[in-house]
Amino acid sequence: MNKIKYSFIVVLTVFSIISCSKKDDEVEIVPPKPYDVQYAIDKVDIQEYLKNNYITVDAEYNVTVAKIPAGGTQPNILSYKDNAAFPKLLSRLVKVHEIEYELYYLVIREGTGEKPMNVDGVLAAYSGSYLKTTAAEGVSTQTSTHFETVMNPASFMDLFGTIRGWKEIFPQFKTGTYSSNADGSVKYDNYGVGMIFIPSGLGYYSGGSNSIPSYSPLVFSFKLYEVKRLDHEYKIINNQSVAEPDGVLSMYEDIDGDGYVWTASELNKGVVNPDDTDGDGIPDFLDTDDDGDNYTTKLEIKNPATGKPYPFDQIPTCESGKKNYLDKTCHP
Ligand SMILES: [Ca+2]
Ligand SMILES: [Ca+2]
Ligand SMILES: [Ca+2]
Ligand SMILES: [Ca+2]
Repeated sequence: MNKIKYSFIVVLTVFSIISCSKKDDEVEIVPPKPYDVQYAIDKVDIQEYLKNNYITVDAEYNVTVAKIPAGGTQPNILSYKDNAAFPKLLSRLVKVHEIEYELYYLVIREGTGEKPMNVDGVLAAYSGSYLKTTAAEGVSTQTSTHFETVMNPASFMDLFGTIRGWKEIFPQFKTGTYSSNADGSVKYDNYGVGMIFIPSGLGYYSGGSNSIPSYSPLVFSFKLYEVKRLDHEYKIINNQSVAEPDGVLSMYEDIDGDGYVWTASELNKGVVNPDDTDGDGIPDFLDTDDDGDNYTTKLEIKNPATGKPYPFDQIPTCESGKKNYLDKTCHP
C-alpha cells in the first residue's frame, strides 16, 4: 500500500521542485527515456505476458497467474480479448506524455455496487508483480516478480495519489454487497474483481519504487470492496499539502460526467480540460475558486432550502446506516 501511495508524494515533491527558482547547486539528473521509446518496449513485453500466461480463479476470487507449460492447453490471457462472457480482456486508450497508450485490463467480475471515480477512495485487496524481459543470444526470457500482496486492506487509498494505471481502471469496476460475519467483521460479496497490465509510463516509470526497478511494466490483480467519496482541494504550506476542501465532493466536480477528472499534467499538451470551469489550468476538484470570480467556492455554495451559504464546518448528523460527507448531505 505504501508503494502505491508513494507516487503521490513524489508528485508533490516534483511540484515543489518546479515551483522553486533554479539554484546554482541544482544536482544534475539523468533525463528519463522518451515515453514513446519505452512504451514500444513495454507494449511488446505485455503482449508476451498475455500470450504466455493463464489464470486460475479460486472460490474466494483470488487470482493466480502461471506460465503455460510447453504443450499446455490452458487458454492464455489474450484469448479473453473482447470475450462475450467473463473473463473479458478490454483496453482503454490513455492519452498522456504526448503519446497514446493502450492499457489492458481483465474483467473477471464487474461488481454490482457503486463505481469509484478516478479520485475517490477505494478499499481494495490487491497483489502486484513487475515484469522484466531479458534477451541473451537471441533468446528472450520474461520473468514476473511478485512485490506486494494486501489481502485484508485496513484503510482506503485515494486513487488521486495512485499510479495512472490504477486511476484509469478502478472506475471501470464496481463494489459489491456487504453482510456481517459471525465475529462482527464485514463480509464482502459480488464485488468487482480484475487485473491490470500497466506499461511503465502509467506506473512508476524511471523512478521505480522500493523493490520495483525503473521502467517496469506492472501487473495487478484486485478486488474492489468499498468506495469512499472524497473532497480534494488543498494548499501547499512548507512543501506539505494541507487539506482545504471546498465542500463539493470531487465526484460532483466532474463537469462532463465521464467519471474522470485530471490535472493539466495528466493530459496531453493543448487538450482543453473539460473539468476546469474557469480555464485557469486548475481543475475544479483542486480549485478553491471554480468560477474564477475571486470568491471561494466554499463560501458560494448555497443550501437550496435556505438560499444561504452553508456554515462550512457544520456537518449534518445522518440517520443510522448513512454517512455524512463534506457536501453536507447524507449518503448510504
Ligand atoms: Ca471539492
Ligand atoms: Ca471528467
Ligand atoms: Ca480552474
Ligand atoms: Ca468563485
